[in-house]
Amino acid sequence: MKLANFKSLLWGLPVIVILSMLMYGCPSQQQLGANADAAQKVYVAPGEYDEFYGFMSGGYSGQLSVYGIPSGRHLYTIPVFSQEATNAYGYSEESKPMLNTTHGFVPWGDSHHPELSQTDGVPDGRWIFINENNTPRVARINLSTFTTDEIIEIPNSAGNHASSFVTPNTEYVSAATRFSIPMDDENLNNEDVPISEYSEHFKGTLSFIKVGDDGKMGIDFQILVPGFDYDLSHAGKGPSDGWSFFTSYNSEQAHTLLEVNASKNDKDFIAAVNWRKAAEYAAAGEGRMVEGEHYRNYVDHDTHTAKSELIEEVRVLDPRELEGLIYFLPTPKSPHGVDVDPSGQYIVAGGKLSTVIPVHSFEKMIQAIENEEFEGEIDGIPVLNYDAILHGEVENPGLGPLHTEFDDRGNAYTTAFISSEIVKWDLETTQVLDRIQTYYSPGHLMIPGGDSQKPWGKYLVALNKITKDRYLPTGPELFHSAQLIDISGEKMKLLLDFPTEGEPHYAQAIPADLVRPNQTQFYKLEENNHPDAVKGEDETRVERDGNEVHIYMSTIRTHFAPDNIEGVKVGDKVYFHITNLEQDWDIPHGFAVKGMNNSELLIMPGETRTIVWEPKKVGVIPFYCTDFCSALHQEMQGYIRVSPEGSDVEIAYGTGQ
Ligand SMILES: [Cu+2]
Repeated sequence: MKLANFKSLLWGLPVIVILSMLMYGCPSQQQLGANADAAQKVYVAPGEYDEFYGFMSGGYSGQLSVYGIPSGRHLYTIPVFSQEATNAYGYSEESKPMLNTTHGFVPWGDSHHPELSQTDGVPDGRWIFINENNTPRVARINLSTFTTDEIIEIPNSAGNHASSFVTPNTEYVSAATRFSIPMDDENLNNEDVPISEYSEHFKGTLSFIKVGDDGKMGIDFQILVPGFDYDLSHAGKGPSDGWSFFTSYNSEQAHTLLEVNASKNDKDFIAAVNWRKAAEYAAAGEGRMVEGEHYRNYVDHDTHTAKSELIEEVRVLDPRELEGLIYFLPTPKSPHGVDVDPSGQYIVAGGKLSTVIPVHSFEKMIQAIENEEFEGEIDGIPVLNYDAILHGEVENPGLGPLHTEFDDRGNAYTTAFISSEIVKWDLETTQVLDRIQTYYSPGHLMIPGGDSQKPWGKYLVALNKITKDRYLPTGPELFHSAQLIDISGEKMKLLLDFPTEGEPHYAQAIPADLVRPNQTQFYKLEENNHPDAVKGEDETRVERDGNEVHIYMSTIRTHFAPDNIEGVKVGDKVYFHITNLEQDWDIPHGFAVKGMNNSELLIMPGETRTIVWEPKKVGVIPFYCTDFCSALHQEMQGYIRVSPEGSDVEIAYGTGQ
């Protein structure tokens, strides 16, 4: 082709685009949007309830957001890993211990993957777990109160991405180090070594957190693995129950510019862990205990107060010493998501640089292990033969396949990040059946129950990373977006867009009927064993103890007792211990002091919360209720007098004089 012709072709391209736009118009509402009956399908009339609770991770907000599905209405945000001024989570004395770590108090976290507890492979509505990706932790949230009940830190780990995924009877929550780090041979302590010595010193760990019947979490064991990056996980089910699968990338063991250097190998690995066998090894005292300080923070329900315990050791299993723990399944190419279908037969990987979606067969995997069809071994872990374990490859799955969920009719749905679409395909034949555009760049997707043994396969939610041109703009930062898609028919249909908080990574949903009847409406005052509680106004008082002043205060519609307090001095440390005496649903009271270097308090009925104030200025300072509690809410206020340091004003208090 002559250069001139080539140039004219180049110039011609935009002309063709413009011409076709003139002919066909800009993308119509029809193309960008939903079908005509979509509004009816997502409309939840005033006073009616959504069919599902949807739980979406808040990503860098550190929290977990709750949405109604199909309406897309934001119902609530549960504080988990970040301080939340709305209700003093991480600010009040009772909740601060929840954010304790071996690095001290960490006020922020990066929440990623929520996962509902399961019984017999079906979400049961007891708890939802969520991981923290930055300072490795896993939280358990109680779905009767929608509050965080427990957070456990994970030692010998750096970053915690491949969690929190539960086994079919919530025996374990699995986790894995996202970043491998140098570990000494003796105690796996992080070492001061040159980063260039990555391949000699760096290792990873996979962690299994045992969950008791009461929800109590404890790290049962960790498995030492090669120094790759461990990305996502899912538990086996049905025939594959007893196994968990973890994706890894960077089998190249690169330590710089991973976008190039970790993209060289044609295949990385899924680590298939026989957790039942590992649990037997652990119970028999195999492996070894190593140093591994980590905090377990939990709410003592008797006192409504969080407590921290430091655990000093952890059991580590080494695949070089213990046979049959773990196998590597070669998987193209830089796999991200790994998802096990409801039958438990198929293990689907999303190779983000792969042109196909590999589907491994669990049955073939077991056969290959029995027949020792190994391609090699890495650090004591046999590498299985790819062809021996493959059920099939999905051709033309879209560009950048990441995550797959399933309906209850044998179909799989995979997000394609680069080509911005969801691709529906048949699990048995691996044939593509349908595809739908998303707007834009979906990461995870979620079908209620879609990673369990019982998908409620009616809706699919695409969790999109980019929202350009979908909503009224909000400056440089555009919120992330969910798209609700009807998957009840043969063709997928877009129903609704709704913006989400932070960056929702993964999500879960459960029929509302499995959660709503169990809601706690208020805390019983007679069961409140908080040491600083008052059970009635006659118990309210103010006491000085050196430079500490303890104010035992009550709230009830619509006054504080006491509401006039004197004798506090600059330099004092003032503890407001406030008990909400209400015994009725949805009557919280709030509490805020002018200039307090802390948050407000929000106190649920029957609860006691404490907040600390260090007054720095002389004067009479107002405080008030922040939660509109009755017609006379505005009158719910008081004063605290602050005298100079060394003044002889005595402690005095009262209400109603
Ligand atoms: Cu009030």
